[in-house]
Amino acid sequence: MNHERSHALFARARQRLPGGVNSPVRAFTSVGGEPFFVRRADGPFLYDADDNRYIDYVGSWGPMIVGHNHPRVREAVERAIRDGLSFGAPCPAEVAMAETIARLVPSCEMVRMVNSGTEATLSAIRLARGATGRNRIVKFEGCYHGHGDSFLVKAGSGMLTFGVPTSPGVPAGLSELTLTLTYNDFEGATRLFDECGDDIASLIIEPVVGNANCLPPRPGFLRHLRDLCSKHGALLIFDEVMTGFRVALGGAQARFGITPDLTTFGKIIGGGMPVGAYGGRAELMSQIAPSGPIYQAGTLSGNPVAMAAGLAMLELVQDPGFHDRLEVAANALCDGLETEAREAGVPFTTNRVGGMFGLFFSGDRKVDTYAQAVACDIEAFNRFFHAMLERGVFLAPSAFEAGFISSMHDDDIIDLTISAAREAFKAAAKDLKADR
Ligand code: HOZ
Repeated sequence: MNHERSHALFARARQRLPGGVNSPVRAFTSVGGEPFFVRRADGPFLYDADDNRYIDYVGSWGPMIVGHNHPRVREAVERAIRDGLSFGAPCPAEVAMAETIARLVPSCEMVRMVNSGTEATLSAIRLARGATGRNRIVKFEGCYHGHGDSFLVKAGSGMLTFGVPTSPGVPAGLSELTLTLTYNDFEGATRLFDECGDDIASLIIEPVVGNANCLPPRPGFLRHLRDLCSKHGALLIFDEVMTGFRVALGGAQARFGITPDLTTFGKIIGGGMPVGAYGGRAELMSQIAPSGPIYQAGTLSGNPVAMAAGLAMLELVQDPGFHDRLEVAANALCDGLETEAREAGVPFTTNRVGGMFGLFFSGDRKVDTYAQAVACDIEAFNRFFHAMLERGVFLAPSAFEAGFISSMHDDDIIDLTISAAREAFKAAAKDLKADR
């Protein structure tokens, strides 16, 4: 593949953008090499500046669940922009958006729109602290809730990819208020709540971890957390920025049958535009300004163009059988990859939850803890990533990010991916032998 134009763009980008990018993981730092620059995207494909085509399993890190450039989403945006780009005053589409979210996710009786998942999580935590009068929060090692100060403690995504436990610039006084637990560790959670549960404002969790690869909850784990929070008067926040409208129409809370107190959203609800939201019981949400004293605001929040894109996408995911078809495709992909790896003699396993999946270079039968995820062969993943990229398949450029599938990943696309993997695993097997 020729990457001349991307290479030149990256050289220019590095002069003016830290690391040449506007978000760390996309820089390819952990997998090595240089990122390609995307010129356009359509259906399951990305096309780079050098006209190379890639089957895309990043999907803009989750939002593109109906594929790129879907005509219904694009037309909704085109219609919206004829009437203006931003009003700084209420618009009808934001009412429709709040009503749609409340209908599809019944725990969200009221919703506040914001502009990113990061904004959603940091606002939800402020609400939890304000509503409970407590300061401590609990998160899980490897979970990532955006780059708000309180969350950059043992975080996943780029923090895990680059091996930084916390970030300079986060005041110690603030990070000390963030307690961390091990995902899927029942006893650890019980112990912590026994010790200081009555001081905890909130426990926040990605119900399916998507920022330490993809880790599903063990049966009963989310219920256990729900019970601990209820017992101690702490608010349970599900960060459904990735899982919302993806692992089921009603998100992870519908899939696993657990009702959180607050939920954060992003990605899919913006249809590809920058959007986030948080929601919960009316009694909690009405404590936010202007109906209550807990302050949070945003000039572009509820933006009419973003609302139009998100509403069009939410319309599409309500198609009967949409999520079942997504799950069938994710299973076909992951089963196919496991078969090819086995035949090549490469230790490899996958996780899949609805339209999310994880790839692990591990001999373990199943990986569902942070410790298991970080113990995987990261170098083998990096080699596989590049072998797939050379064959026109784009996986997340980090062993610690989930993969995302869209409704445009049909049988032919999955078959093409598996054929590419057949060769990539053979190459990986040769490397493994050479390493021994
Ligand atoms: N937070 C995203 C990954 N989970 C961002 C990745 C990026 O674009 O760097």
